[in-house]
Amino acid sequence: MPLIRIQNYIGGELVDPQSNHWLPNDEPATGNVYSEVPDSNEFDIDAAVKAAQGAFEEWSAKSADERAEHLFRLADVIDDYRKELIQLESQDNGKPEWLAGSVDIPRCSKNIRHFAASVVSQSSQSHALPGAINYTLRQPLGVVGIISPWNLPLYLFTWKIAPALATGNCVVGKPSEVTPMTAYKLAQICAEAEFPKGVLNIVHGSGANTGNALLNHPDVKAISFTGGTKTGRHVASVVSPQFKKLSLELGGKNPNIVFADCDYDEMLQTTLKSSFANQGQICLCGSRVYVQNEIYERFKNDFVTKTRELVVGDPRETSSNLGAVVSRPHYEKILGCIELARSEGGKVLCGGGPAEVNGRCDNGYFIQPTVIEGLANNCQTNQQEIFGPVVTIQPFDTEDEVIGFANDTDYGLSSTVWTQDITRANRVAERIESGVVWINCWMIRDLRTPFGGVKQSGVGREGGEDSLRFFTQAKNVCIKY
Ligand code: TXE
Repeated sequence: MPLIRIQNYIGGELVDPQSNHWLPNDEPATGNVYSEVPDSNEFDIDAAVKAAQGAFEEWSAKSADERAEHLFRLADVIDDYRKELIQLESQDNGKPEWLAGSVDIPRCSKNIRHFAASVVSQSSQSHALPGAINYTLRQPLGVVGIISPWNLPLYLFTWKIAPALATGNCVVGKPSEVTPMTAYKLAQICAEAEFPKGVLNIVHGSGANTGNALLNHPDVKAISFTGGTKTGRHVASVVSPQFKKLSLELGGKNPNIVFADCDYDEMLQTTLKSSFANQGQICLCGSRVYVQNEIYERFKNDFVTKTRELVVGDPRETSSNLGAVVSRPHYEKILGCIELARSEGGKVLCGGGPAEVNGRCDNGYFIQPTVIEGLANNCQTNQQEIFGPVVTIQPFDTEDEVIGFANDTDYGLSSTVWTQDITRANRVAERIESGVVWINCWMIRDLRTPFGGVKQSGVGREGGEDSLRFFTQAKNVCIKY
């Protein structure tokens, strides 16, 4: 089969990179290279920024209703291509098709509709004084940069471009070079939806080349980034001295706290998901499971039994609970983390290595869901983000003790608390250092809520008003009368 050659989407046209450099893109389930991604350079980024600048005056002058109309049309065409997007996302990322079909792809048009509707219904502020009135203008920034990761490719790409576009900005987006395929399809969908040319531009490439060029372009007014904390630190070091607005959604090492009085069956079923969904490649996965002493042994036995029943298989099969992890380097990183856990004294209760998946997937990147106990809270395994199907479990005695464990990390993205004692639940929620706390649930998402982390999990919030405020600048106008 000839390799699919992905193109950039600049000024409404699909074009090859001026760099004429291409990166191989493989299918995680088979290890086969099946497409080539532009490794775009500063000239490609500059062409995209210029196209965005050329479109900005007309796009920002439209009313919120007019912009929303274009975005609703785009969402409709995305839904028309639902099946193809599901297949592409699964093939490119390694996640099961059923997961792409139930989570990733439905959320893409939902993201776009949510923010299109938000700007149409958004009210603005005024403040009256005796003899004077203030009103607040929220104006678009201009050309903004979006950099997105590979774990939820189109889901997170649309999560960022939707509010940026709805508030009147024009966008240069750089998807992850590891999972470019659905962003490439989105470009084709934009053409079919007759989305105004130059308003959205998609430039593919590596972080070092394309990403850095976007960070450094003088006419890009803001950067919205989701990715690892290490890269986020670099992004901040480059962007902040340029006084661009910056939003960072970074890594996590999220505690899942289980008190003895929890709804046990609900907790167990949900903990399987929060531990291993998307092969553990969600920044919100609960990778440190703390279980109160009274039920620790019961939980350990049940959790290990259920984990062993999980099927690691071909992402195309509906019977596969887990698919492949996203790339060979990430596969090797995760296996290295498991070996580190063993060297730190961890006891692997199940999993612990590659998973054999035969047939077409013989050479794919499959890892067994792995549960490890017996580690100290401050060991590297319990401190570093693994971002794979690997969780540690650990008993605790008191509320104070487990909050100490939970907060003893550089991260602070999300946390889960299982207890029927609602007073305790709210008390724990108040004391945990994280941006999101789920009580007796996981991944219930209301797009109006602020989403983001504290400490090294990020800076800023996305979602609802927070996204709209990030992509606009407030101007206070005061009139004396
Ligand atoms: O992410 P990177 P990677 C975590 C997870 C993972 C680690 C690294 O622990 O193992 O991050 O994953 C672009 N200038 N998360 O390497 O490098 C890059 O091209 C500008 C958690 O995939 O952060 C991609 O588009 N851009 C995270 C994006 O940054 C640069 C989800 C993310 O890549 C760049 C993914 C540079 N110098 C990984 N270097 C989450 N919070 O959900 C890279 N990029």
